[in-house]
Parts: sequence; structure tokens; C-alpha cells
Amino acid sequence: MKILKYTLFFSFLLSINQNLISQLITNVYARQTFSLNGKWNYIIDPYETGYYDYRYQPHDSRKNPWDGFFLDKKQTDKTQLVEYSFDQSPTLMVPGDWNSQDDKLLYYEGTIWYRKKFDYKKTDSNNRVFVYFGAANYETDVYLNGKKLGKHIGGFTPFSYEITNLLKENENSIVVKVDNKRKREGVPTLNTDWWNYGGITRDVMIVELPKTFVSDYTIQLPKGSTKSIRCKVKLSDPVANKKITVTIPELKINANLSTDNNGEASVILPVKKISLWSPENPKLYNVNISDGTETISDEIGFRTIETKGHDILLNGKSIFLRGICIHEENAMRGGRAYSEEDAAMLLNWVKELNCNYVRLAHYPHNEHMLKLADKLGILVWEENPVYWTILWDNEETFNNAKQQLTDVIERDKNRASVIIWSMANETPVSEPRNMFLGNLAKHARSLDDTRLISAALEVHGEKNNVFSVEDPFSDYVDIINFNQYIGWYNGLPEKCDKVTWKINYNKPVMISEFGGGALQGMHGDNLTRWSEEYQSDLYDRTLKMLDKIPQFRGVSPWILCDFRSPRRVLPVIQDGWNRKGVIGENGTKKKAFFTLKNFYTKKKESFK
Ligand code: GCB
Repeated sequence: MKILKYTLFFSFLLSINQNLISQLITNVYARQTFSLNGKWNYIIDPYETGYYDYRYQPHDSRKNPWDGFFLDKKQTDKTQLVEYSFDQSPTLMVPGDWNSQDDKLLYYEGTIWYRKKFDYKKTDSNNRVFVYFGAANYETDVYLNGKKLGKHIGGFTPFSYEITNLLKENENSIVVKVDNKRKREGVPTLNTDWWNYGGITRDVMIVELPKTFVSDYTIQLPKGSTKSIRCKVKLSDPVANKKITVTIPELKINANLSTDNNGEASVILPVKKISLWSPENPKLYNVNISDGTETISDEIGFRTIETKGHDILLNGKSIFLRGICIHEENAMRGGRAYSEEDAAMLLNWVKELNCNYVRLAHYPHNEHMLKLADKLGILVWEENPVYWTILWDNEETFNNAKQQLTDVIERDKNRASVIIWSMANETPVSEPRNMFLGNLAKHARSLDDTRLISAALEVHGEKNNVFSVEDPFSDYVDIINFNQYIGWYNGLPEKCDKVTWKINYNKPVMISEFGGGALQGMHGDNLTRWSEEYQSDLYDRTLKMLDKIPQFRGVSPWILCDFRSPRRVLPVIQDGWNRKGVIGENGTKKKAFFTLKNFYTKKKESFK
């Protein structure tokens, strides 16, 4: 009982920290910002000396918590003992993981302290100022001018803190402790098949906003309708009767809203003729949201997505999702992808494959990917990092997963490209797991009733070459998605010719992963492991096998590019890379790329 009470108390504290201090700022790129990207000084601190004293007590818990520790104090007295110096420390580029910037940090998992100095003059003295991080992996403590702003947990979602009262015009010092140690109770947990890149991995910026500002808005077609647009706007504070205008010039929409006592306003606006967003017609409308002081401009597409029986209906029409999985990694650089250029490289390869869909695995990717997917007309699956063996019955773990899911939905709900929220990947069925995922799915639906819910499930039944998927979580999803590796982890590729699938759900079926490894440039016959020929033959046979599933409505093979993974230790072949990409580590396409492209070219024609 006592333990439960402590856990509840702890998770309460955790949610205060994450919900109240971190301020939601939707579409930060459209606000008045000042970039803090660039070189930051850093100190490697594996023993967390800057955080804990020699009795392993956090300096936070002391009366004068920060005296003398890694908070960039000015050394005025030369007799003072100070055992660190940011000024004389080397620099890392932000955004960017630390692993790929310095050889000695390649395998590092622990704490690094970052420091940046900056001047900032507000454009209006009444304005409020925030510091915004696109993401930092995994646990981040942020300090400005010696004061703690907060702690954020989770490696792939944005967070921000108000700094209005701490900011000076000159010589501000922002210090950030980033710790990427894997944790049993974390989301993800200890065990994954990707590189645990640490650091400030996405853009950092100062955001200047009016005293009361539009913190969030949702502008989309209501579920199942193409005759009206629903606009919901939320202010940073519960201010009533504030006038907000929403304009969509091309649709001749000019709506005036007034906020209620919660600082919220919503309206449903009838529209006559709207050009619906789709991969063939990625039409985006200019939308402006104004509170009289700040105008936020966005480009938003309007489309519907639903399922009916075995079909996925985009704008009412049955569609086949020709996809590919992607990790947020720039294969050629061997590090986290973070920029518009990285997004363009990855998504142009996707287009070249003749895809209309990507699965962004296994965690939320950076916002540039979604904005570009909107423009290029690529449908998107976004995923919560609930991977393999999460602690299902730990409340702290659940709250963490729920928070990360909330944050990605809040960030990307205005992106037409996003059609699927994925709750998890390859999670073993058990009662606590079913509860955990069921509660996540209910939460996702309560936040967004316009998109589809899924998860990458596992295959559970194999008898005389008849395979099935039986999972109680299937009741919660709109699309049955599962990962299967016949021909790689299970038999040889020719096994695909003998297998039939029995899937007893009246829902669309997609295969969220299949594949096998090949070292780009290695050749052999179809049965030589790691050769391009083996991988290509496996693709060929797998696609023929899957095409016989009556409810087959899409597929996202594993994976676009080779990616780094410490699990992959085979010398000469793997050398720390998972080789299942259809594109090699140097950007060269393997044979399987063309096998898949060929299948998609035909599928595009035949599935009409
Ligand atoms: C999977 C996982 C993925 C791995 C892949 C593999 O099922 O979902 O994260 O990387 O298999 O290569 O084994």
C-alpha cells in the first residue's frame, strides 16, 4: 500500500513537472523566434558530478543548490575552487546527436552538460519569452542564468519553458544537462534495435509571444465530413472574450471567434467546394490565425480517412498504402536526422520508390518530416516509442508513454499527411500489456477522433504453414498491422511460397514490417545470406505471398536505409549497422529497392 502511495505521489509530481511548466506552443516555426542552434560548449560528466554531491544527494535538494556546480558561475575570486570551465570546453553542434560528432562519444550513454551564451532584446517589453527544444534524448534538465526551469523526460517530443522573468539583455547563460542512460522503466526501455543517440537532437530557439497568445489550434474536417471545417483555438491563459480571427483566403473563409472562460473558442464553418488533400493532389491551403497581436500562418490540407470492412478509405475512396519504414537517421552521416535537408533526402527516396506512405518508426520524428510529407503527398504513420518489453504494470511508465503520445498528437494534429497513430511495436501479449495499450488507444481517440489507430503486432499462430495473428489488442485498432520475417528469422525465402495467412478480423490488414539484411555491393546467388540477391528474392517472394491475403491493404517493408544498431555486431557485414535497408549506408540503392519499386508501380496501376 505504502509503495503504491509513493508511486502515485511520484507520478503526480512527474505530471506537474511535465504538464504545468512545459508550455504547449503549436507550430513554433510560424512564431517570432531566435535560433539558439550552433556551437554549444560541453562537458562530459559520466558520474554526474554536476548534479549529485559526494553523498549522491542532488544539489537541487540543498539550501543553496547550485553554488559551485556546473552552472557557469563567473569566477570572481581566484582562490575559489572551481573544477570545471565551460569557456575552455570543446563544442558540439546543436541540433545534433553527440555520438556522431566525436569518436569518443560513439557509444557514450550518460550525462553531458551543454552551455550556450546569448544576448536577447525583446521587441516589445510586454511580451513573454520561452525557450523551446524540438527534442533532447532522453532526460533533460534546463537552467537559465543559474535557475532551474524544469526537467523533461522523453527523447522525441518538444518542450518549452517560460524565461520572461529570468532573461537579461546581455550574457544569458543557458545550461542543459542531457542524460541518455537507458532505463528499465523508460519509454523506450533498455532494449531496442537502434542507436541510442544522446544530446540536443533538434532545433532550440527563443520564442517571443504576446502576453496572452494562441498556444494551440486544430483546423480540420470533422470526422466523416467534407462540407465543413472545424476550428478550435486555445489561448495560453484562461482569458474570456478575446477576439480571434481565422482566415482561409482561397476558401473565402473569414471567421471571428470569441474565447470562453477557459480561453477556448471553436466553430464549425460550412464550405462549398474544397479541393481534398491526397497523394495525387497534395493541396494545402494558407490558413491564418490571429489574436490581433500575433498572426500564425500555416498550410493545411483537408482530407478524410476511415475504414470500412477490409478497406481503408481516403476521401471515401479505397486506397492501398504503398509504404516503407524509416528511422530518423541520415544514413550517409550515420547520425540523427534533424534538418529540412535530411527530410528531403529521405522523402525523395520514398517518392522514387513509388510509395504513397511511410511508417516513421519507432518514435516521433522531427517536425520537418511531417511538413514535407504534407507537401509531397505522402501518408504517414506516427509511432509512440512503446517498444518490445516496456514495464507494463508500472504507473510511471504508463504516464510517460501517455505524455509522449499526447505531445506528438498535439504537435502534428494539423498535418493532413498523418493518418495513423501507432501505439506500440512488437509487444508480447499479456493482461497488463493489453490494459496498458488499451488505455493508450482510448486516450489517443479522446484527443483525436479523426485518425486511425494501429500498432505493429506480432504473428502468434503457425501450424502446417498456415499463419495467423490473434491479439486481444486487435479490438482497439482500426487496421491490423503485424511484423513478419518469414525467409529471414523464420526459414528461407522459399518458405513464403508455401505459406497461407488466416486472419479472422473484418478489418484492413497491413504488414508493418518484413525484410532481410544485405550488405550493399555484396553479390551471390539467391541463397547467399547478406547478398543483394538474397534480399531481393526475399522481397519478391514475400510480396507475392502477402498479395494473396484478402484484406491486404498496405505494407511498409523494413526499411529504407541501413541504420546503426549496437545489437548488430557481425564483423565485415554488420559492423554496428542493421543491414535491412533497401539503400546502403553510403546512399547506394540495393537490388531490393528496384524489386519493391517494381511491385509498387504495378500495384499503383492494379489497385484502383
Ligand atoms: C523488428 C523490429 C525492428 C528491428 C527489426 C529487425 O521486428 O520492429 O525494430 O530492427 O525487427 O531488423 O530485426
